[in-house]
Amino acid sequence: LSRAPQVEDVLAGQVKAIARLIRDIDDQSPRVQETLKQLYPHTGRAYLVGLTGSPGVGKSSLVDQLISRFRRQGLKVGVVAVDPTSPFSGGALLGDRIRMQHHATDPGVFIRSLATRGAFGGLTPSAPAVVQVLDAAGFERILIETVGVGQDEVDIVRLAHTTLVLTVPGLGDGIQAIKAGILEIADLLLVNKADQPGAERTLKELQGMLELNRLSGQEKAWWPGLLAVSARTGQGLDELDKALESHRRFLEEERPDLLAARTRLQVKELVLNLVQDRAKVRAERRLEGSPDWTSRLEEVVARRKDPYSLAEEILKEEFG
Ligand SMILES: Nc1nc2c(ncn2[C@@H]2O[C@H](COP(=O)(O)OP(=O)(O)OP(=O)(O)O)[C@@H](O)[C@H]2O)c(=O)[nH]1
Ligand SMILES: [Mg+2]
Repeated sequence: LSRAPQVEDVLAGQVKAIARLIRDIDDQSPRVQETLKQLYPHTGRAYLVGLTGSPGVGKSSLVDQLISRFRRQGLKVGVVAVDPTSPFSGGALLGDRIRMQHHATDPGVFIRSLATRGAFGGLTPSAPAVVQVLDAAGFERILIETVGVGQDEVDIVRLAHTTLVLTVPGLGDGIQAIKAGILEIADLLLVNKADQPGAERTLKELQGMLELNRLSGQEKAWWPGLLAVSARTGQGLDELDKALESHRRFLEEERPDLLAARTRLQVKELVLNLVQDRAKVRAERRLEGSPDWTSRLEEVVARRKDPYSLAEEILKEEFG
């Protein structure tokens, strides 16, 4: 069996090979496919922690702290920071580098920022593949940072085992966020910047919201923990370690069925995305590739035909 290029080096955890492969993934280079196929059997060992929250709540700063803590436990740590290209936080890429530079020379840490391509600011399509590479390369903890603006909050859950939702005092979005369904995705709710005024109040508001949900009789296997932390002073970080550990143990020891369900969801999502990508490529080739199909598209443009029928015709033609 011939090994695709890079496979051995990535499995051996060689930083250069990992970096090159991730760059190829980001560039959507066609030759990565074979490499990813061969890496896949070596994945599934990493524990994935997602961090989400509005721009500037301190996700990168907390990631930096978590890296140090995991390293002290002797664990190799990978970080995938999905950079928001939103107008609120231009220059985040540089910011991430600065905030995590303590670890730049540590071979047990690999940090990669991915730029968001789409207009939605969420996880890029390449994020799952990058996580796979880090997993196969032997990183035992993988931190995934993404700005929370809706759909991507759901996406990150599909990728992570444990999801941290961050808010800060006085942002006013604590309660809003909860209302918007964040409670559904948070395994741990964090009030970061607890060194700043107003943390107590935000904490109380969130506590009240959690209580209300409990009282409403909602059934939940896991109720999100609530913690005040400061990525700046280190306040609450020992408790955060314990909370992370206890959620991990809950999934691995008490409810392996839930863990299995999450993993299944991740894998399914991956397959669906791949199908979608490939179907799109083939559909586009068809639409642009022959006069017959191009004229059908023109018919839709002219409103003499509808797009639903055309999509069905393509699907039938391509997939029977
Ligand atoms: N006072 C205080 N400031 C903090 C704390 N954590 C982060 N900050 C500051 O908040 C600012 C934003 O921190 P980041 O870690 O870049 O926040 P982020 O959520 O990663 O931001 P984006 O990636 O742009 O969404 C920086 O100036 C940090 O120094 C904290 O616990 N206390
Ligand atoms: Mg950041």
